[in-house]
Amino acid sequence: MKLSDELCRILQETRTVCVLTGAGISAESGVPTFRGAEGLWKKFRPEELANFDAFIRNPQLVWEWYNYRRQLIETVTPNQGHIALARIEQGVDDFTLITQNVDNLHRRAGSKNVLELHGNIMQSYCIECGAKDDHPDFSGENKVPRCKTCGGLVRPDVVWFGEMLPQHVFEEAERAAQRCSLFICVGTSAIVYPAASLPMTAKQAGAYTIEVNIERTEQSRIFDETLLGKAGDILPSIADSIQLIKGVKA
Ligand code: BJW
Ligand code: ZN
Repeated sequence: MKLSDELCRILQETRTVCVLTGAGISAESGVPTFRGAEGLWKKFRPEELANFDAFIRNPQLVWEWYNYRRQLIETVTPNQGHIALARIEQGVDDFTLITQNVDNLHRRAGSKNVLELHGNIMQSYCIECGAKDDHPDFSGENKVPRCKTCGGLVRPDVVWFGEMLPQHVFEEAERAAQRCSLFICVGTSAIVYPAASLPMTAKQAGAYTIEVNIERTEQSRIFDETLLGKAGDILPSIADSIQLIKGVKA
């Protein structure tokens, strides 16, 4: 993909890069996104399953959704988009990867400085005593795992609607967005807050902001450039440019 002259110039100068990713970056690995017909699991909208009330009403259904996704994620591998972001990290002095994804594919691709805003699907904890339980036992009543310490319900360690994001993680994400000179927003519909506020945070602090998505989003107008296409096609071009300029060996 041919990058604009302006973006090439920015890539030559930039030392500080911040990236925000969403479900779209994992789509090419075979992980479904949340929204759009393809993204729906058994016709449920994410808002109907990803909230605490839904979990209390029907923990079996919500765990069924998470177990379907956990099993899928274990069978997939990082794609060219994930790998390109890990290469960009090697080519700049200060790099922060903020992800809304819970699938761990960035770390598996080699990214180091990763901030998980919405948790991690492979971890879980008891809603009563808070004990961590990363190997929940689904053999009990209704296939819903119970805490080995207190018998409370065990839930996935992810952030649902109406819940606060881990405060220190979001604060670090905001600081990264404020200090970067290039902000790249990849594969997110950018409608879920507070993650969706980060592009504006970066822009107001003076960063050059680009969006990589297969289609325009509600936030496209705030970016300096929207690069339309698959993350796995576009991000390698950006990584190549940075590595060429900085002389990093591929
Ligand atoms: C490609 C591609 C390819 C495809 N290449 N691109 C009214 C106004 C403003 C805010 C609110 C409001 N009412 C409520 C709120 C707050 C709420 C919110 O934002 N709601 C909006 C929906 C309106 N937010 C919250 O509740 C958050 N907490 C909070 O605000 O705390 C304060 C508070 C506390 C108490 C009371 C009130 C406030 C928490 C949000 C948690 C979101 N959790 C989820 C589930 C995580 C766990 C799990 O994975 O199961 O996070 S929901 C789901 O959405 C998940 C995602 O991380 C998140 C974002 O989705 P994402 O990643 O953008 O995916 P998609 O599917 O939407 O988009 C994919 C994109 O990829 C598309 O654009 C494609 O085109 C593109 N694409 N292939 C490039 N190959
Ligand atoms: Zn417990």
